[in-house]
Amino acid sequence: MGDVRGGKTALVTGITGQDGSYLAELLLAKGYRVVGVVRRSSTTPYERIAHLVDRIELLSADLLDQTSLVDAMAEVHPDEIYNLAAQSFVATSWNQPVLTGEFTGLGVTRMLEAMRRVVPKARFYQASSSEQFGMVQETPQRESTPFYPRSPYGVAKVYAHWITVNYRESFGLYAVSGILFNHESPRRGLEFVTRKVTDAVARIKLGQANELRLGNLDARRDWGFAGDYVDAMWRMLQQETPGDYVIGTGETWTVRQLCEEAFGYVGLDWRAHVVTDPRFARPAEVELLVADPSKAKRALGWEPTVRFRQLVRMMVDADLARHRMHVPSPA
Ligand code: NAP
Ligand code: G4F
Repeated sequence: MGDVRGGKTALVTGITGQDGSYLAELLLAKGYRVVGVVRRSSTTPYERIAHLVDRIELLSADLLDQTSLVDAMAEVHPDEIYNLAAQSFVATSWNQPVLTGEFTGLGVTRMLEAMRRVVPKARFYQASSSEQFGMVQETPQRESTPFYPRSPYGVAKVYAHWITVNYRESFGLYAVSGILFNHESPRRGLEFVTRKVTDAVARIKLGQANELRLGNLDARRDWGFAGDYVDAMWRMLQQETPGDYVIGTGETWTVRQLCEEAFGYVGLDWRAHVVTDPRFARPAEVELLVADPSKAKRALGWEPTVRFRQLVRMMVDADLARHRMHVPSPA
């Protein structure tokens, strides 16, 4: 059927998540018909897409349920499929390793099977992760860097990555993986370290809290802005031939530097408030991630527009505004 309005139709799993909300905005701005997959829940987790619900369509399906995915493809007949749904929190993957494997790993095979059977001419984007590099085998990390995952989440994403490559090579599907480094925003879930820090900075600044408990302050991440990264996803699906791309800023910062920047921005000394707590340390750590995004720059014309300091300030400002108005978190 495609798009009744003449443009393309995109099917987006994980539309209620951080990336899903930014991608939906981008696709709507480009004139797409956007259909989001939501799983059944007793509540409606639509905070991030509340401003979009009258412009997108929502459809019920679950990455655990093959039939629901086949039905979704048959009903929507998408031109492009963005598979963003996953159990995406690394720490939880040690507590729920089987469920993480089902959602984040096997769920991708279910999506690819549904696509192969119903819409084999569609284009498929898989949300791969820099966590696949884990104990890094070279620095910076690029498309050819060997994977060495360090968590059940990372292992599930490696499986998902390779099944995507295999469906491309075995069945000739247009299927790509974007190996995205950490990307953040004011819509980031509160459990992730950037948002945990910026939310605490806002509450401490406003006198609503005094302490922030964190795990490993020495871990290094390549943090970018989610709004830039969904643009890279879209660009990957517009290429003549499908391929995989590393997306990141090429800069790396420690969690300690994140604290310095976020607390310092509002005139606070992070050392007076941050307490290290072994409860937030991980059984195995990914110590250092930093991207070499040169292939994406060359082939996609993609570059990050927001750098670390600007990103942290954007997030602190948003959390300050939210706490000043006593608005519940969107995450
Ligand atoms: P997120 O905010 O945690 O969103 C995850 C989404 O997946 C939510 O919409 C969630 O729905 C949905 N979902 C989870 N299990 C599902 C299931 N069984 N069936 C259907 N939907 C399900 O994640 P994000 O930060 O936007 O990341 C998007 C994707 O990129 C994820 O695959 C993540 O692993 C990957 N990734 C993220 C980063 C990053 O730094 N953000 C980097 C690399 C890769 P509910 O609202 O119902 O929970
Ligand atoms: O913010 P994080 O939880 O993100 P992590 O584990 O890097 O994973 C995120 O990025 C991946 C891309 O590389 C995505 F695939 C994945 O879905 C997710 O979006 O932790 C970042 C670092 C870690 O080294 C962690 O040990 O921060 C360290 N950290 C220190 N204290 C903490 C804390 N992380 C969290 N979440 N909470 C802490 O208290």
